[in-house]
Amino acid sequence: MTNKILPIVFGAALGVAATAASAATLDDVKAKGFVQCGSNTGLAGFAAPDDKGEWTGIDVDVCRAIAAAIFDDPKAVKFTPLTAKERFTALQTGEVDVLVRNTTWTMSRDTTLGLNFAGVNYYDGQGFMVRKSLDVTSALELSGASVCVQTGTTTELNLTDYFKANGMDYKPVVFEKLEEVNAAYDANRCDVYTTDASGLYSIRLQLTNPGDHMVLPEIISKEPLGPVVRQGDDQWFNLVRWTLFAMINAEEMGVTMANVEEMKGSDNPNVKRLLGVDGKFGEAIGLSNDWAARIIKHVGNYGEVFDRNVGPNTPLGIARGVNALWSKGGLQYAPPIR
Ligand SMILES: N[C@@H](CCC(=O)N[C@@H](CS)C(=O)NCC(=O)O)C(=O)O
Repeated sequence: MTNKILPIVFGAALGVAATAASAATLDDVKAKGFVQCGSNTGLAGFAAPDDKGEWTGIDVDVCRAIAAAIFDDPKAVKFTPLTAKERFTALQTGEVDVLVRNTTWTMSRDTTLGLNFAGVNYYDGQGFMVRKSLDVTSALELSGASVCVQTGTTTELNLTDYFKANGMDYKPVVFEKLEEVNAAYDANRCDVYTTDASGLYSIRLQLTNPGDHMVLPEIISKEPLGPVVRQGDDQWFNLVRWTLFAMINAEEMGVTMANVEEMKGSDNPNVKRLLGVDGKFGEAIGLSNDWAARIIKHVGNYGEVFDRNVGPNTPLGIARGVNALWSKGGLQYAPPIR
């Protein structure tokens, strides 16, 4: 645990971005018996505790999948709720082992914070929500509007770019905490709410009268959201990255929570490698060879995770869209296990 802090302090003293070059996160995680996962403070569909305090969501399931791969137990996870501003420090200092918190992969985050993005578990883009009574149908009609936004996000930056690029003025109304942004918008302290489109659908459900609000058609940015780890621990990076890839590959091969045991008897060489029947792919990432079978048994494949948390039959009702598999016209694509 402490072995992570020291290199960061020295790194900072040397003027280098946070590094934890020799940190063996997997050893620490195995020793303590759980994964400490940095999560959202509460965004339905992505990461939120239910009435019983159980965390669910598409991000939560990445954390559970990592725990399933390591411990054969999707509950061997503890969640640290983090605001946008707090999240990277929590990962850099070793307070969390992995950050899975609707975090956009950008060049500056990837190259200047001592962190690495392990993949994309949800392709998003930024949008705008307004009261229907405002009577606008396009973001291009928002000149002069007051806009509620959360600090420490790409959202804040894209907002500036978009209004500038379109020669429009706006008044930013900025908060650090999600509840504050939501309350301000709900109380009519701003005309517009902007964040990732998925977030808008989630937040709309929590407003006093969800039906009074609409999401405008413009998507103004690319927000590839994915899990983040510290730089300098390649084993842990590989483990997190291949956990996500295993879920995507499982969907492509038709391996599900329900059929995973039966699929271990499949003749398909791809399925055999995925499920650890052939090869030693788990060993290469410090795990047992049935690591992916454990993930699928406890958490499901990518499509199952999507459908359960944010899909058309959930309150969020999000279509697969660009998050469909590459073979179905979407962007979700995992390199092969071989
Ligand atoms: N994807 C963007 C925005 C992420 C973000 O923090 N969005 C807000 C609004 S949906 C949020 O999740 N807030 C929740 C919180 O502070 O816990 C980023 O990485 O900067």
